[in-house]
Amino acid sequence: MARKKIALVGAGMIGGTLAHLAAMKEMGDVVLFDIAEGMPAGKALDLSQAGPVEGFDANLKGTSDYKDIAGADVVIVTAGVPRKPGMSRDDLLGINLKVMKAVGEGIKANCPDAFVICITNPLDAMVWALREFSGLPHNKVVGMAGVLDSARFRHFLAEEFDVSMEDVTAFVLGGHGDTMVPILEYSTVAGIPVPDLIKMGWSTQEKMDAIVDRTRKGGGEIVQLLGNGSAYYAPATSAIQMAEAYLKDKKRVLPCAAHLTGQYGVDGLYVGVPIVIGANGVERVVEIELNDEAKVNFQVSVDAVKELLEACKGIDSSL
Ligand code: TXD
Repeated sequence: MARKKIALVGAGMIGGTLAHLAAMKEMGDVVLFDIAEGMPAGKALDLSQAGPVEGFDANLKGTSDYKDIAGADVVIVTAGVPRKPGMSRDDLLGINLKVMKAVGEGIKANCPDAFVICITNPLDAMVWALREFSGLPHNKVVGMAGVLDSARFRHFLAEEFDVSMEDVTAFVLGGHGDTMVPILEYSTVAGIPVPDLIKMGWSTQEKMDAIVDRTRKGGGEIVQLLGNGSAYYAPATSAIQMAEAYLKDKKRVLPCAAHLTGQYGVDGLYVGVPIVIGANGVERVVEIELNDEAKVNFQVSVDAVKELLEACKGIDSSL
């Protein structure tokens, strides 16, 4: 059986880390696509030379030609520009929307059967636009944010409870970062919900509130520390987990930006919800009953996404 093919559109910090992880895990052959000249080929060559040491077999190729992503099984999109000082959100939206148009058309022409994971910010709007431009079925296009946000949450909870991160699960809904909605009742240590752990004296509501706040601002904390650029190790790992769920038909239950058709009272938008990812892409949306506070917070998230989509439609009349 031929190896699977993973196309990474955007070969920057996250793209390069994705390539490293995909090769190390022998997920398939890897194509690094970027408009920057030489850089994707340089990263592909460097990573290929890690192969003999690490012992992985994968063909890695760098390219600026969309034809090279032909037949990809999975496409992970990080292409775009981050916000620079003096730039408004609309400036960023306008630039990345154009990038999504080029990427969407490249996918449509070369690998319309792929499972596509979008990472580019502002995530919930860019994944929607990428789906529109590519014309792929909604169940084959998802956005990565929830796995990262919940991983950050799990890390902080594990530290607070002084237990293994493996035993901590977290349940988050809503948009990326600021508008994420953590549901403490469904976040657990080995199945014990956080509110019970508070009752057991393991922590306090105040500490939980502080952790939620830190998680929401988790991306910003790293941007500040790095001084240049944003997080890339954990975002890349999170997207790889989603890709593996598809390639191995694992039917993982993961929080992702998925297209809703009435679930949670939302129709026609991409919003962060738990979904089942298997060989058919998004196989199910997990819809839980929300309490009043979560409903209000979720609505804030949905309204923020709606506003971004309106801005996208104002910039590109084909949407
Ligand atoms: O949770 C999440 N979704 C995120 C999202 C977590 C962290 C970072 N998040 C966003 O991912 C971030 O705001 C950016 O929008 C993307 C990619 O982040 P990365 O750190 O990898 O950015 P880089 O290093 O700037 O890489 C972007 C690359 C760069 O090499 C550009 O040359 C390339 O994108 N680029 C393009 N590639 C292909 N096609 C076009 N048109 C293009 N334009 C720029």
